[in-house]
Amino acid sequence: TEKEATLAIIKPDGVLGNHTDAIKATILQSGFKISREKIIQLDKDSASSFYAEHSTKRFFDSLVKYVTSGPVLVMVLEKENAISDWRALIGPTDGSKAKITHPNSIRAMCGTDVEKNCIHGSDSPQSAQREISFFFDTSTSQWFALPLQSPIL
Ligand code: DAT
Ligand code: MG
Repeated sequence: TEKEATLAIIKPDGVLGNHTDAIKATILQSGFKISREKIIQLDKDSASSFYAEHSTKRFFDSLVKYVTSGPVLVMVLEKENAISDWRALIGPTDGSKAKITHPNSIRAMCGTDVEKNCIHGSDSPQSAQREISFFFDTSTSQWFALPLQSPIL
């Protein structure tokens, strides 16, 4: 089986709530390698572009406000079956429901509700490819083997 790469984002409530260390420990304990990472502040245009698939939803403006409300930690995670395994580890979208139905998930640990759910994961190979190249230079074929782009926290 081939290694896969997926995109993870610790959203502003996760970063500002000091959940970064616990989330990264869970990521590593679950067998993922963190191959790229950076902390950035999204602006309205970049957040709108990242979440373009949701642009017609009622919650879109609120979502953009939330993800631009503070710094985010963006990471590329690698392992076999990374995309679906990462989705399973973060748990369901609604952080308040995750606490009941998926108590060991990351959204149960640090999510608040259906909007403020503290973490992102790509939902398919297509979105993983789009989202990784949205944040990182993937122009070299061996991009996944490059060292960390920047030291973090
Ligand atoms: P996920 O992040 O689990 O892939 P999604 O792609 O359906 O969920 O939505 C993207 C983000 O938008 C989600 O993480 C939080 C926000 N969101 C989704 N549904 C929402 C809703 N009903 N009300 C408010 N925010 C919502
Ligand atoms: Mg999604």
